[in-house]
Amino acid sequence: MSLKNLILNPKRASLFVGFLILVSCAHRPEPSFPIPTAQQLEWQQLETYAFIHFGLNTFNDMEWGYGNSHSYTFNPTSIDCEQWVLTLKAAGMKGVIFTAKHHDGFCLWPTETTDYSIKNTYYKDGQGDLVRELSEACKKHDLKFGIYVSPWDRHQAEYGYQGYVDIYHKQIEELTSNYGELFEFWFDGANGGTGWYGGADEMRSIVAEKYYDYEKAREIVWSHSPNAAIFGGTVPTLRWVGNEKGFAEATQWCMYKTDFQSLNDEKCLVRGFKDGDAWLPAEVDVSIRPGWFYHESEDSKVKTVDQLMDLYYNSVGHNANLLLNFPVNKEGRIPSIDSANAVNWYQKLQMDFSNNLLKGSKVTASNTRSRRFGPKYVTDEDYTTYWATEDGVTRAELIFDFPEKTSLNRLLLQEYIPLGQNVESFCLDYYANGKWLPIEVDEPTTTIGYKRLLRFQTVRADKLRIRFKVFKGTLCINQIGAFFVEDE
Ligand code: FUL
Repeated sequence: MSLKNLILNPKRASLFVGFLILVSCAHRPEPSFPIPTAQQLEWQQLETYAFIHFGLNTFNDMEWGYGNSHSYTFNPTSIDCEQWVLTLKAAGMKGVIFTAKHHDGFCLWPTETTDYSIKNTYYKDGQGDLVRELSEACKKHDLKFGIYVSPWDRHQAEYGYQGYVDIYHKQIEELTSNYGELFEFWFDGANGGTGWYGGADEMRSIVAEKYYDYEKAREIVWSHSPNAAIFGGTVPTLRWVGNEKGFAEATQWCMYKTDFQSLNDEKCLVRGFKDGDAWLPAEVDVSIRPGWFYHESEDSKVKTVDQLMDLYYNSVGHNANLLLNFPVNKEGRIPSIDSANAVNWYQKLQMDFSNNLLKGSKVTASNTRSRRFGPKYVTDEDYTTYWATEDGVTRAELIFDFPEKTSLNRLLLQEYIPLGQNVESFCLDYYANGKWLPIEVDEPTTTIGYKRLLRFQTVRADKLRIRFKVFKGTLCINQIGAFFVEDE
């Protein structure tokens, strides 16, 4: 069939294009469900972003305000949202989630729903709006913006009754319709208990999964920001990792069960389910200081570069996103020690992963689906290409042959998750002095998912071998990197 023939005959041409699509699709591996939505994939690719906890608690040296601290105690002396944003960007954060209202009920924007807000403070004589200031600084410096608005409200007299649910939904409406596109929305899980509640000063219990009407709340969020990731509630797009210490387990599935009981099971949250029915990847939330809010007494307890590095390997390196909290101080700034440690950590991270030693090696695979899915794609840094095996293959390996003896002590692996998460077990070996030896890793080499990072004692290798021992579906590996970090 000549080109001229095709141009002159549109019917033939469309048949030919159809045939080409069929041939190329026939070679594409079948997805292994569940798989991420486009929004979830985009969210996973963010990897690290920040929390900012700031509010009345900052000025009253509290973590969970009771709901009765006077609004005029909120009195920052030199707030600078651009300083926050520039610090977070220099620390590699891709976005920031702001506590517009914490459990104490104090609102950092001039809401119509309550007087317990920034309107009744000395800040800008009651004309300030911190949600506006931060969202604009984010726009100016190209940082994604997200909102945390606590469902639990220890100030509101109506808390526990329908009146408060209406207030809460109205607050969500104000926050989602006035400040531009949001990348993530947080429904905190801490709910009900003692509080001021308009002076009632008592204990109030609610059944969270029924009380807040989270389905409606999500509808409000998505009517303004259809791509916002949702944390918490009954209809999330991601899951809490079950602790606030900063780690996801090494065995880490993106799949999960979405019944409310599982969503609150700390033991399961930390690792997910191999046979989960929904794609619900983990988010690791942790503070750079012991507390979420600023306390002077914690100035000497800011996490060091080494501690931040451990957090990174235990979150992003375990197939989870890292949500790192920065408490803003009474002046209205991220303290210099926090910012210095975070920026130094990020610079080290960039340096450590700057030179993929596999790029100069020759790679061979025990099995390859077709040329379009060859092993050379695992080092091309392109998330749309990957190495895949033929259907029915149950074990496979890659060997990287270095041009000369090479020192390595870090490994990065990524599955092509748009087609699902499949790998259950793999192992690493290196070839030196004429024989294969195992690379000892002090955590289980089980799952990979979106990203897996491994640290091990330096080996001097002629070759590196990765054996994929157990996987479901078809093996699809997107990226592999080996690195040498001079710190041991
Ligand atoms: C928790 C809250 O109770 C903490 O104060 C903090 O906001 C943390 C991120 O979530 O559930």
